[in-house]
Amino acid sequence: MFSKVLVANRGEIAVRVMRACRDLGVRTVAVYSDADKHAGHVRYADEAYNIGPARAADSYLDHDAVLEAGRKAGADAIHPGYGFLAENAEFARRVEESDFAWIGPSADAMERLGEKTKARSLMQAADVPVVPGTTEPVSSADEVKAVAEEYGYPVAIKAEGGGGGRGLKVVHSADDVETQFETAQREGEAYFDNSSVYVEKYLESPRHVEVQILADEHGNVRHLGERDCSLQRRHQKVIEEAPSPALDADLREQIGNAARRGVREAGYTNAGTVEFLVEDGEFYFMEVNTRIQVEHTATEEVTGIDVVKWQLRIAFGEELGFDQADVEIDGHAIEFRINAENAAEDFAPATGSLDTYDPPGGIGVRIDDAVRQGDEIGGDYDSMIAKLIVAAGSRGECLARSERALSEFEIEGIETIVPFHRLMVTDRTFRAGEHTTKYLDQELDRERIDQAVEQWSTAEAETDDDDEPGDDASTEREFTVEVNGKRFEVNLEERGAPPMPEVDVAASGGGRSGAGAAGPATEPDAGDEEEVIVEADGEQVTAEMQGTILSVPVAEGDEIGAGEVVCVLEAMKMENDVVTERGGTVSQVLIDEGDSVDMDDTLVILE
Ligand code: MV4
Repeated sequence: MFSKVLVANRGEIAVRVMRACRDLGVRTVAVYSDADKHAGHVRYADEAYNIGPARAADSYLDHDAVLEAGRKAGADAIHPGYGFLAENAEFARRVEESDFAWIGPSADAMERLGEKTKARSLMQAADVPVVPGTTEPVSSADEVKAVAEEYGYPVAIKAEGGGGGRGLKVVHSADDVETQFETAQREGEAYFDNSSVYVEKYLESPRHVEVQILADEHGNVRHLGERDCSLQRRHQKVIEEAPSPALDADLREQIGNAARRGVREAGYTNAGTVEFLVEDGEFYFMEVNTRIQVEHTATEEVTGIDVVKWQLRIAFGEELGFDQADVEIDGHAIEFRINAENAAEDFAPATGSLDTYDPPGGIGVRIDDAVRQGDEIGGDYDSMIAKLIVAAGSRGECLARSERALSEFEIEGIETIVPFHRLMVTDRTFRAGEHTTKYLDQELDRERIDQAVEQWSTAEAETDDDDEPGDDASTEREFTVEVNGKRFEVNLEERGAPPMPEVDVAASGGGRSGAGAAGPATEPDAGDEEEVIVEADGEQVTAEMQGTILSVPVAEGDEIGAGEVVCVLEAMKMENDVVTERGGTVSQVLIDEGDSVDMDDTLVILE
């Protein structure tokens, strides 16, 4: 086995990979940016190297800096985790050509599967069903129309280099083909440096079902069953589960075998995921993810197989130690992504300090995280701070246990989507397993999300002692008292009063201060609100986060109102509408499609 592995990542996945290393007796090396000096993955690692500034492009994405850290540490292999460099074939090739081993598929296999029409042809050759459409790029709007006439509208125009919803355009009639064709080309060019597009019949209400694969370098390919990731928000998975409630035993076997045939055809090795769309009892290949995924944990919980440990063994040249028939799906698992976001504000990323962090425990509960109480959660990276994975004997038991675990999760100081998850595990459609990929974006009532946040948010600390004298905010104290030997929690609230002196109230009974003991939900602190700089005689619209400009629907001289979109900013794999506060006449547009912007950069100036 390797003796020392460098993990080119951060957060929970870096810790997850290092745990597998420790289980195998392998030493671990972390890399970190200036923003992550005290981060969980740095604390966990045996040694850690600074590789640059907070901006990912200058640190976690810097090929030379990562390789240099590996040399300094004397590492013998590099694991990329997910995101960052994980699907970068150029980096994989550099690692292959170095003295380090690459813990992942070969650069060649990544390239074979990265171009979507190539991947489609390859799957067809392996007798894996693909969505009806083209296996060559299309070069004109007329070609798109010809395909649409053959299969019927709607059709999807997809960027050749695409994935995860970027460069995907749906066309409902011939009138829209021209503009959508051009938009897909432009997005492909901006995102992937590749303006090629192809066409598929668009499925209106599919489920997202994906198969976990392990393949060794001796020709053995196993599948570990499927996951259902249909609950997504703007192409971001929110809850994943294994097995899929949408498959019967026959379809399950077919999809698993199809995935095995596909990756064998691709000459693929290491861990990977074959994604399918499932509709009306049929499944269709969509794409292959050539990395370990966030949701691999759900598969681990129902198979008992440590996927990351196998990634290391496979990369070291070992043979898979089990047959397909040895893989048994036992019970059910659901993964909840604990994102620092406010679900009631369109899932806007939240930042702040983790004043209380007390995750659930007990039977069937797994937490994968890299944070601890007191940590600052900044806006530099992905908003996912932890994953809760719940396992049980059946889906019904798993849902009940999830309700219990989510109610135990106590996080103060920062908003998370725990309240949203508590809504979902009580939601009729989700409980019935009937949700499709449209459910969260198009069908779920926003009111219900707002209510869930109102009811279950624990972000506001119950003690509020930083008020200025004379302001109108409340000062609230929680006391624990005993009356006739029974423990009570009492909240005292004073409005407009000077701050109370710091007093130590000894809690006699111990125990937690339950969320239910909190007062009614109040408005967020001013500090949580969007920062919008409004100049005396105009307005400057700035970027709230680092990202890429997707589109700029305004031009200099345009008259626009309050709340209108000035550009779409792609950040953390989400499309964010950037809107005006007051509106006015656009005097300067400082950005263009495809530009990278940093947090606080000025985008548009209004007068
Ligand atoms: C589709 C589709 C329907 N028909 N392709 C979105 C992400 C990208 N990987 C592919 N996507 C889709 N491709 C055809 N031919 C619907 C989606 C889709 C989707 C897929 C999986 C999970 C969530 C989704 C949400 C919207 C659209």
